[in-house]
Amino acid sequence: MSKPVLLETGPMMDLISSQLAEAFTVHALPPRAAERDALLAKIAPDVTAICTGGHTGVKTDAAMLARFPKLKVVANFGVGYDSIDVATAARRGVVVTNTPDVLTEEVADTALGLLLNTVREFSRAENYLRAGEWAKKGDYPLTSGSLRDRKLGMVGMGRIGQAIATRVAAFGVPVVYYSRNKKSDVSYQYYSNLIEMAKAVDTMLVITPGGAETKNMINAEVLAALGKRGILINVARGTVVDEPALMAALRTGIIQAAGLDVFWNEPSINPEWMTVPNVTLLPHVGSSSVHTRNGMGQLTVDNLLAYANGTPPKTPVAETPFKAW
Ligand code: 8YV
Repeated sequence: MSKPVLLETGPMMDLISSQLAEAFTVHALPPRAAERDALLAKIAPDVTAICTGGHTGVKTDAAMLARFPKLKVVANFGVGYDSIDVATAARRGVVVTNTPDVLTEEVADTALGLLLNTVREFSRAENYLRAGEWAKKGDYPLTSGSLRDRKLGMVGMGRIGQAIATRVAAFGVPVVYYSRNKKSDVSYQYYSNLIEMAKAVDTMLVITPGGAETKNMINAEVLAALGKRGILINVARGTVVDEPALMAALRTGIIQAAGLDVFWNEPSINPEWMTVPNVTLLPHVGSSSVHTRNGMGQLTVDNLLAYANGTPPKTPVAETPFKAW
């Protein structure tokens, strides 16, 4: 029997590609548009499985999905699947899978690192030392920021949000949260109104799914409510934050500082970011340790092998529950 045909929408780690090659006939989407179209014209009618990920920059939107009449499964390397049109997939009976849990603690660790770094200016202090300023000019200036007198408002309280909140609470920092619905299993104070929460805290950490519902949710009004001691950390998706509004707020002192691991238009982010001094910038490294990426890679493979072997996928997303292949 011939192997099922699978499309990789961009470069995948070796752990993924090597295992998929054993169970599938694998095609990788080339980077250039003309070559892509030529390949898709040839293989799209036979593709039953897609392996994708936010890092590929390819959107599995309605138009993309429409190209694959026999499609059964889209496996996303990553927990966030805002680049996939799950409503269309659900209508078509296509199962979408993601990689929850295996990255929760790593992303929470990253969030804490970024929060501490932003509040206490560690990157800037290191640059001061490396530039030889310590011996020349004396001690690095005392930071106006400290976690000791802060209160954290979380935007989102899912699995990763809870892992972050546990860490922050252990640091002795009070935590409250905003999300669409109050969580029955957490005891942190809940706000149903984002502006009200922004007014009540001085530090805000965003860990909510991307997509149309949360686009530009952190806007000029929210930043003004956060106030001039305000610190914003985003480890979710760039699209959740209105970037021009944030840039303006940082430049004019509407808030104090920000720490960003995610951006609009990654990896070609707005070059203006490089000129904003009171922001810590990370190149979307939330889950990017070998340990955690191996876990994510294996779960992606397991979900696809489940299709090849006719068994239930390990982690289908809520919108596309598995019924049968
Ligand atoms: C990865 C992420 O960068 O899991 C996610 O949603 O944002 C990150 O862990 C991404 O999955 C790589 O494609």
